[in-house]
Amino acid sequence: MHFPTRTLFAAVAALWIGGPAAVHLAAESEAPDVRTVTIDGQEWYELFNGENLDGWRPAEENPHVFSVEDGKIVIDGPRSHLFYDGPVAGADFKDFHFRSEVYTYPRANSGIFFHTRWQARGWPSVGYEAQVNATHRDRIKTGSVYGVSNVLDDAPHNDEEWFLYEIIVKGDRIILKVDGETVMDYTEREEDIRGQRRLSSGTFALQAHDPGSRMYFRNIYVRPLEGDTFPIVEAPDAAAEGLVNVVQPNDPIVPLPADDSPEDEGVRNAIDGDANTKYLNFRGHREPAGFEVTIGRPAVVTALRLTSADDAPERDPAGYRIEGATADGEWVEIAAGSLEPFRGRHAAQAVRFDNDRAFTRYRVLFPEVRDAGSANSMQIALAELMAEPSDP
Ligand SMILES: [Ca+2]
Ligand SMILES: [Ca+2]
Repeated sequence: MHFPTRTLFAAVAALWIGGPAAVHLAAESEAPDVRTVTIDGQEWYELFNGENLDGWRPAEENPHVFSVEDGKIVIDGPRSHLFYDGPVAGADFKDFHFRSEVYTYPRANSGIFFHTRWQARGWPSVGYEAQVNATHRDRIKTGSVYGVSNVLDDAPHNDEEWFLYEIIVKGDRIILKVDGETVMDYTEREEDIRGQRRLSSGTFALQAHDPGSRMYFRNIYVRPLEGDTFPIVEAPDAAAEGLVNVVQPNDPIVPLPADDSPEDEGVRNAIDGDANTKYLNFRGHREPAGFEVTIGRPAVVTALRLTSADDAPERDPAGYRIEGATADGEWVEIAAGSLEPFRGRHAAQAVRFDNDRAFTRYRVLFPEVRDAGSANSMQIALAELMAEPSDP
């Protein structure tokens, strides 16, 4: 029983950007419509609309393994992860009750990550995985908080049948249910924490594990445990939704205005797809700093997605300028403007701009930092150049 409700308030209204070529997507698109559904007398927010992957962002590796068919998300293919980045709770959940119906084929391995964060490739390093596995060779079965508190060998469901998977996180406690039965009740212990594999807050991600794993997800909902509602917040990087990063980690890149970084915080960290590494330039608080990159083939870049570093918000970029090189080597400005403060550390935001010219050489420059008075550098975890997806 769906009923369209829930308004969006335009948090985006505050996200204006300057610059002659810059427009924000909010000016061009309608507010997202978040549906809710009542189940057992409680109101749940819909995370998957049953029609397409709006509100979800795949990893950069193997993004084609996710598709939508007959009201369900189909996952079939090699490793990738599909992260919720829609407007419910700003895709940042702390205490919650999550539910999804799941269907596995024999030997499928999947999972639902929570308190996680988008990353370009690899197994998500942030948060926990509620394992999905009935008959994959891995002994860790459905109902496990993967690698932390495991259900070994005997899965609580069968392949080729829909089951209801619920995740409840409250404080330091994680409860996993299968078809209404509690199969895991785990309270986080300090000695179990490994790096960012821990409770904090974050989003959800669905797992594509290996080419032999095929499974479905449908009717994906979440509700708050405290109070009645989640805020509906347009993600600060919503302007880049549907676009893909055209910069590969190994593309030729040169720091600007000069190579002036700590040894392990060089410019390549800005394009490595990893929010946990950062590019720091010791000149960037005094003069425009950034990089010049050459991508594999021409692309029409229409958005810049930035991810803040781990500390020192005074070093965050407060403005941006993007230039492209013409065939005769002349640099032309594509877009420039100011940036809103990041919402936090490792937080993404995107700006969208008008551009219809394709380039292979781009310059990304940050003319100023958030507080040049107290900063000793400019730093950024990721700077992604976004374009319409093209055929592979
Ligand atoms: Ca898994
Ligand atoms: Ca990085």
